[in-house]
Amino acid sequence: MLSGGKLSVLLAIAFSFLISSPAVSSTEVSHDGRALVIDGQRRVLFSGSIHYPRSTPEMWPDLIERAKDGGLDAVETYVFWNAHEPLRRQYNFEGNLDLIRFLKEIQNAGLYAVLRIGPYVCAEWNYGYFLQNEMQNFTTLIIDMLKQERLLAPQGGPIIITQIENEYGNVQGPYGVEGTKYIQWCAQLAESYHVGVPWIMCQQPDAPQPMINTCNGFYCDSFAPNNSTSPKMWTENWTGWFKAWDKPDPHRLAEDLAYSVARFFQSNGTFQNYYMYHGGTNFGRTTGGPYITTTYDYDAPLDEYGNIRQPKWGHLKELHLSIKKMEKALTYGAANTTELGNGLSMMKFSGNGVAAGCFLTNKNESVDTTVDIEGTEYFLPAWSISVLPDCKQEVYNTAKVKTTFQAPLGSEPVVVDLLGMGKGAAWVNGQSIGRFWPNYTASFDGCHPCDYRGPFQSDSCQTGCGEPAQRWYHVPRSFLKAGEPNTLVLFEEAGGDPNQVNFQTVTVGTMCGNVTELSCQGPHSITSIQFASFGDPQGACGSFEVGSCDVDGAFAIVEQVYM
Ligand SMILES: *[C@@H]1O[C@H](CO)[C@@H](O)[C@H](O)[C@H]1NC(C)=O
Ligand SMILES: *[C@@H]1O[C@H](CO)[C@@H](O)[C@H](O)[C@H]1NC(C)=O
Ligand SMILES: *[C@@H]1O[C@H](CO)[C@@H](O)[C@H](O)[C@H]1NC(C)=O
Ligand SMILES: *[C@@H]1O[C@H](CO)[C@@H](O)[C@H](O)[C@H]1NC(C)=O
Ligand SMILES: *[C@@H]1O[C@H](CO)[C@@H](O)[C@H](O)[C@H]1NC(C)=O
Ligand SMILES: *[C@@H]1O[C@H](CO)[C@@H](O)[C@H](O)[C@H]1NC(C)=O
Ligand SMILES: *[C@@H]1O[C@H](CO)[C@@H](O)[C@H](O)[C@H]1NC(C)=O
Ligand SMILES: *[C@@H]1O[C@H](CO)[C@@H](O)[C@H](O)[C@H]1NC(C)=O
Ligand SMILES: CC(=O)N[C@H]1CO[C@H](CO)[C@@H](O)[C@@H]1O
Repeated sequence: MLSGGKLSVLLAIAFSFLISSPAVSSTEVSHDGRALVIDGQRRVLFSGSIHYPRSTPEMWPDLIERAKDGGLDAVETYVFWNAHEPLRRQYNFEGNLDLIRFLKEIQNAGLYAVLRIGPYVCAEWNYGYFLQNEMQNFTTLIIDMLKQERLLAPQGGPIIITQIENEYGNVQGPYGVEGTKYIQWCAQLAESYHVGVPWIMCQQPDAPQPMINTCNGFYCDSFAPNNSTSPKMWTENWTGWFKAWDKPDPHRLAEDLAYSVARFFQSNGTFQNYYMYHGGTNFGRTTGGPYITTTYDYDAPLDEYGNIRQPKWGHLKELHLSIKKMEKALTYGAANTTELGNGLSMMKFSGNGVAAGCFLTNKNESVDTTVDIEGTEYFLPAWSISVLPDCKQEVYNTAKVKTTFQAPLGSEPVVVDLLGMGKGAAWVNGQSIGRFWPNYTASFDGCHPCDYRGPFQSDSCQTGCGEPAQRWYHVPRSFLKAGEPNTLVLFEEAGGDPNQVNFQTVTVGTMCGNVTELSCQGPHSITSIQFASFGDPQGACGSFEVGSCDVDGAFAIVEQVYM
């Protein structure tokens, strides 16, 4: 224990030195079969996707800071080729396409960057296509820019991982031997750049060495890389799901997301990336198929506007802290599973001179259990994992959600309510805020009470059946001018009525008040009634108690009216 403590202090010093003097320090990144190795140490790393074109440069520092506060080590993004090269050899790296500025913001926050150059992206983005010779030209341009700005880890920059191609394995089959040749060509191209950090290929089971093949999915615990010298890495853990014009609003519950992450680390995983950590907005005509809305909120830990989404953000933060406590055990210890029957198991990482760390897993989808380990009883809800960094005390369980609502930081985000409009596109002061289609309502079926237990599907947890798929549209603060008139231009294709259009600010949280005063603003609705009483309830907001002249059924009446 003591030596472990000393080690982490030393690492912290080395790390802050790195941030404060990026020009003189360089970070060595390699890997072995267990983990990424950074400056000689195997690491457990949490990363999250934030796509720079889906927010604004003014929003980036806050988004990245909230990702860091949420316990992430790295921010991941794709490089959006068709946005950067809209016409052959005519490039755009301005505004929210300023990739270099985005990477420098990540560096300023003291985080690592994972850059999926592709340049093919899927990402529900309009036009991600490519031609092989053009791909080489663009990829070379990007690598040259990174090197010139000294953004690669060996140069003192934040980038610790680079990706070539993207999910090509999903479409490779029909191309037969040509597909295999293409992937080999991609690997050779990547290697020829000598970037000095590991290359990954996701969803590419035949990735040629030294490319590391990685997993994308809702769960990746049963994934194994195709070579024993590659660590087990998860590049896309889907935190929610994208929204479509004709579908209800999909959600992924925090308990199940945390369970999938814990399950990945308890089965030898050491690098994990949330797709998305912040989804954002598809400005302009960037929203792609299948039938994707302008909002790319994704039910991510940071919502479309950059607010912290609770309880997801806080629940994951606690998970990251608890797993980090056993980083040494997970990367240097040997794994030993003990099956306890009925879907219960204990995974212990120990030996090699590191303090032991444990996970207790209940894979059973419906039965909660209490298990006795060496005289201590642990309560394990169905479909949950407990983290025991010292193999004795449970510091976290994926199904036990605490972390209270926090008021959003900073000034409130702005949305425009386009109910009444049909279908078209909108601009604020000349800046596109995307396409709109509030007249399109989601299907009426598919909404039912959500249950985190059991394998998650993209339609497991949906809201908003029968309602407009998207009514509120994000207007970043930086698009607005303070103290002067702002112009909204609406291009309407289906004869909508602009009379009801209005701008609102967005806040999230719990509110208390007399029944006649309660109403929600913006894209928020009352989702639950926690307390209601008639007469003179005692206490304060958040801790009210029934007073002396309450009537039976007050709660039920209020619930009936509002829910
Ligand atoms: C891309 O192709 C152009 C010719 O069309 C060439 O001038 C340029 O050097 C190439 N760029 C890179 C980075 O290979
Ligand atoms: C990994 O992929 C390479 C390249 O296709 C292949 O030669 C190798 O056999 C694969 N390894 C495993 C363990 O599947
Ligand atoms: C695994 O990777 C090592 C190192 O790159 C290589 O020497 C070996 O041939 C690979 N094994 C397989 C089965 O692909
Ligand atoms: C984890 O690694 C150990 C070897 O340390 C191996 O026995 C075990 O099967 C692995 N578990 C999974 C789920 O890959
Ligand atoms: C694994 O754990 C079991 C149960 O605690 C123990 O009996 C066994 O000796 C352990 N195996 C190893 C290789 O440490
Ligand atoms: C869950 O527990 C129940 C009751 O003990 C058992 O019947 C069922 O098979 C278990 N399911 C799994 C997936 O282990
Ligand atoms: C909305 O859709 C309905 C049904 O398709 C149609 O009758 C109506 O005209 C549309 N309204 C607008 C504003 O587009
Ligand atoms: C409800 O109204 C009463 C009477 O105006 C006031 O004293 C009380 O503070 C209000 N309660 C809340 C929670 O706003
Ligand atoms: C690559 C991968 O793991 N995909 C999985 C994503 O999650 C869905 C739903 O659980 C699975 O069906 C996929 O196999």
